[in-house]
Amino acid sequence: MIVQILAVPYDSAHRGVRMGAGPERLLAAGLVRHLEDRGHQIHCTVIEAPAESWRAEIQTGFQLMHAVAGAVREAREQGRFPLVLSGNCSTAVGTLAGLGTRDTGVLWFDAHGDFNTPETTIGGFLDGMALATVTGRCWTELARGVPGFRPVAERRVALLGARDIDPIEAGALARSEVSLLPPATVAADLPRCLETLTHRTEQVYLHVDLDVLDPEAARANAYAAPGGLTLEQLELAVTTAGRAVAIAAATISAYDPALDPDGRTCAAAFRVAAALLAAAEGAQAPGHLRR
Ligand SMILES: [Mn+2]
Repeated sequence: MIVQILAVPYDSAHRGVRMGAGPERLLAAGLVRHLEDRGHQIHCTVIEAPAESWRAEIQTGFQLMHAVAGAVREAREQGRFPLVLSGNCSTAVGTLAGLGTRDTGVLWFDAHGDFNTPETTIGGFLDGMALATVTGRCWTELARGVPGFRPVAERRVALLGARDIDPIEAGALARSEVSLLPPATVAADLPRCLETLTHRTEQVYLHVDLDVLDPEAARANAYAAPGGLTLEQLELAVTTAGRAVAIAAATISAYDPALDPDGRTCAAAFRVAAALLAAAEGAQAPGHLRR
């Protein structure tokens, strides 16, 4: 398939450090070649924050979402599948904006809920609010400024593999219509979850925060929490998703190479990327069963 990689090498407005180093590390390690070897045609663009602007986590974060939205829209117009490699999860707002959220659901793989708001966060990290922003719970004015963004209805969102959720955040998730599948239930419950989703949406955005993986299998970043998915479980879940629903775009985020001295997480990211593209391609095939 023809793929547009969009690398967003930022973490909390800082370029190329911590998880912001992840996208370019994956590229330097040969991700493009790895995907070309699997039959894909790969184009690659690096998204930058405006050169002249002051760096501030919230402002810069939304500037990046803005740029991602435009690049995703352009990729789709050119018939390319957008694959975002991002330091932070919050670029999802831009990716969804570029897709058009009216008929798009969300499959969000993450160790965390990313469902805090400025009122509930205890960490103060914008990324812990990424899914809440996607669903319109917070940062509503800034999100409205991202071209094409509309909040995604929570009934069209599934949070998969999450197990490290703040107390108030957990209450908000429980009261929401977001489907929460903890790691132990992903394999058994994903098919039914997808079945429900296909009645509610035409296509999905597939988001993989690499910290959904168990740190024993592949440590993604400093926030990684025990009890996550194995690489094989994640690959299978992605494949299962592709069989059930059209995947319109995907993200691989939150890889901090500094915590991956032996390259195990890098190798895992390669496999996830290959599984993602195969799943997205399968879903595009004519005659494929989907609603
Ligand atoms: Mn995340």
